[in-house]
Amino acid sequence: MNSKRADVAIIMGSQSDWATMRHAAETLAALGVTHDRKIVSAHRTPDRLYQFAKGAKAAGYKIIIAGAGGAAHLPGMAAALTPLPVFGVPVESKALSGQDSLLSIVQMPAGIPVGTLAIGRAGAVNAALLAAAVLALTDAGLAKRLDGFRAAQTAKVASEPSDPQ
Ligand code: RP5
Repeated sequence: MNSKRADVAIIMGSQSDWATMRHAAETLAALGVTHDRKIVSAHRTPDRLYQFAKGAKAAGYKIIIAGAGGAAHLPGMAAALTPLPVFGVPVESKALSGQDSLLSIVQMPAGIPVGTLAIGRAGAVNAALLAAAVLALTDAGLAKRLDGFRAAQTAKVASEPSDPQ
């Protein structure tokens, strides 16, 4: 979803992160939360990162979801450059299965917070749900849709396991 004044910006360090970060986009879309998606690399496009993060609040964004893998400095650097809340998603890396990404994102120094989620798809989905929950504090319609999401999720859980077909 692309709109002029989206509530959430999903940024990621590389095209290769999209396979993970699209789950955040899909979750936001399912809840009717407007969002933009951008490739912004802390290492390969540092000027783009600076410009994006410095202008993010003025652009109308309320929350940033940032995904990166390996030496995952994107969420922390974005948080250093904007007053907006930043949720970090550690992308599963090939070499260290995302443990490097997780530790790079979670170990922020006191004073510059990044809300760090789980490695991979679960983290991307939950970053979107967390963003939606924050926005729902001042959006009754979204709060209702989030309640519906949870109720539908609960209804899908069988009471007994079934054998594979
Ligand atoms: C990070 O390096 C990106 O976030 C990505 O997860 C990782 C690898 O990037 P590519 O080499 O696949 O572009 O900056």
